[in-house]
Amino acid sequence: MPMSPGYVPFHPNPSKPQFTPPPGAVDAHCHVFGPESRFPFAPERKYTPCDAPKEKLFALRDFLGFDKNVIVQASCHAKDNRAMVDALEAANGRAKGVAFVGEEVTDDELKWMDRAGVRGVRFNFLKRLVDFTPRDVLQNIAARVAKLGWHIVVYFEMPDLPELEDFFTALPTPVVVDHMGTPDVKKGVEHPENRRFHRLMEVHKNFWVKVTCPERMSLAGAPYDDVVPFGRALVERFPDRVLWGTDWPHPNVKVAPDDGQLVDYIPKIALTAALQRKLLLDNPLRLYWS
Ligand code: 0GY
Repeated sequence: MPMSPGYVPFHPNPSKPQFTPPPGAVDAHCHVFGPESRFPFAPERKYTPCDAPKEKLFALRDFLGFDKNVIVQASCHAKDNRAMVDALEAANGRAKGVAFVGEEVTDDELKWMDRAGVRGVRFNFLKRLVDFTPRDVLQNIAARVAKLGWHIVVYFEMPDLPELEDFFTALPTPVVVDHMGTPDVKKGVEHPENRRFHRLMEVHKNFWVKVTCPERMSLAGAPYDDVVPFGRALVERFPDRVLWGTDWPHPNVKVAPDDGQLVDYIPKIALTAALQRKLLLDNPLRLYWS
């Protein structure tokens, strides 16, 4: 299957970062795609990417100085979690997963994923990526995965937060917000939309946030300095509930980011060794490996 028109493959040879992550560091948001010959993309997908198999992910992990991955099921594979689970099983305990499931998922399938290292499900609210799922269906899934001790990752666009907030705060699990809640960088950190998100994090201690994807939000482009104040504010206000990840292989970006440059963004948002350790080690280990 050819890639979607305009689809940009991942960077072919990222630079070696200057920043050295602490030993044991976790890339807590990345994906695997295919290989399509073994794990075909889902018929209901909204885009067709290039193959981005586990071997390439693990080689990038080692090259960037990381030890572990959290592999998030990508929407191009929809509810067929086999490629993600296959990667977890090949990782020798060095990867955990986040699945995408429907209400038809069986208890045996959930147990299979749990054994492989899945620790959460993702609720994706982006219309360009997935079809709508009714709230009661999501609530039923949440109740079932809560029993396994899993959490829920939510991916939404910040202008939709007011409408989603009551649903999110009623979830019976930890809730992990993707990509800083996708703030609009040109509005600034103090914009009411972003302040509302900070307030949500402040009030609800079961909320976590990924300080990921500056490349998706930046107006200036690499090295993403215009996004730094957003990431830094979250790391400093919520040091024990932030996670970082590459987002490799970067689905649906306009320009393939250099993953080495993304790693060099970390010390700009986490200024001290203590904050870096929480972001890259203590927090993801607590959420995914304990
Ligand atoms: C991301 C972002 C995107 C895609 C997906 O599941 C996905 O297809 O997550 C996106 O296009 O914004 O988190 O990697």
